[in-house]
Amino acid sequence: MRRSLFLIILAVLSGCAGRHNWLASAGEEAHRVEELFWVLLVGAAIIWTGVIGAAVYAQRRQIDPSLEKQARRFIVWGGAVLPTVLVGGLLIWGLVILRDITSDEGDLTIRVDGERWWWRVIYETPEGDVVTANEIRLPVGQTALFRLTADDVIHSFWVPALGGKMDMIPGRETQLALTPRKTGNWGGLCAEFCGGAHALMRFDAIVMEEADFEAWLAHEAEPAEVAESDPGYTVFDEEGCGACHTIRGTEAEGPVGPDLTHLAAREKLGAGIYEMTPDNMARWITDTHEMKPDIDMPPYPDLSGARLDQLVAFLMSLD
Ligand code: HEC
Ligand SMILES: [Cu+2]
Repeated sequence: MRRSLFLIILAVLSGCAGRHNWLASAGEEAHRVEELFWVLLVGAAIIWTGVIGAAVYAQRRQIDPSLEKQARRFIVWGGAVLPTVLVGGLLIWGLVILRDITSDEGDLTIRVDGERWWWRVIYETPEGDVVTANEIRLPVGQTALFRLTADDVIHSFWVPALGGKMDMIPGRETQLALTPRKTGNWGGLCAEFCGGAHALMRFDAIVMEEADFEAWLAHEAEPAEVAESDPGYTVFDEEGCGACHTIRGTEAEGPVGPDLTHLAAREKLGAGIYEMTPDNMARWITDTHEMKPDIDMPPYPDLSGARLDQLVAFLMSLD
């Protein structure tokens, strides 16, 4: 009994470690929610101690009947006025935070579309939209305004270390502002059950110095450099991958799956779940549903040998 309790507590506490830890905030918005959390926690502890103390005191002591008036006043002030003021104040504080993190102003705008089970990411720039997927990069110290929607079912966009979360609803647009304060790779995830591969619907949220971010975005805006004669591209073309995937600069313009133009520049494969390595890439193509169950990409178990190698080498060259 005691041992299993210990194990359960350990399992729950293990959720407090790692990059999904919102108690180790790396952004302005998460920091403000964290502050409110600690005030609530410590405040609740103080009030609880006070209330229990008063109850114990009342039980132990003979109360002088002549003090009834004072007792009544204590109940009115301590039991009605104080909670109303405190809870009202906390409500206002919470609403102010909510107003700020859902504000519609930002230094840059990023549209994110929740799909089953990946993320379509579109940077709005003066030169036009830059489309990518499954990885979000942000400049440190700037407010990114996220405009969120969903393609099929409700998802929820959450980068615990930076702030959030916010529902993504089909046919509606929600907004969330995030202002990262620390560089690093802060993970994000879908926080609303959305079907089969929900638990594997993640992404990297990488906060960079502003100059590095600008260089990355400029590169992302470029089409892929693909030689027409690339044997891997030929395989890609013959297998019909381009019906679902876009590689800008080629004839592949499919709108169904993630944009692959700069696939290999992402740190992870499959919406934040595997390292971007040739081995994982090959398995992704042949054992697709073992790698990520239920997804809308068909497996290609017949691809092997030189053709598979060529396809993988081609995909890994898309940086
Ligand atoms: C029927 C549409 C469809 C076809 C055909 C298809 N895919 Fe996909 N692909 C998807 C979808 C949808 C996803 C996103 C799956 C997820 O993560 O939930 C995906 C994901 C991927 C990813 C991971 C992208 C990332 O950001 O990590 C790669 C790589 C990929 N596909 C390569 C291929 C290749 C190579 C082929 C052809 C051999 C192919 N796909 C054929 C729909 C398709
Ligand atoms: Cu989900």
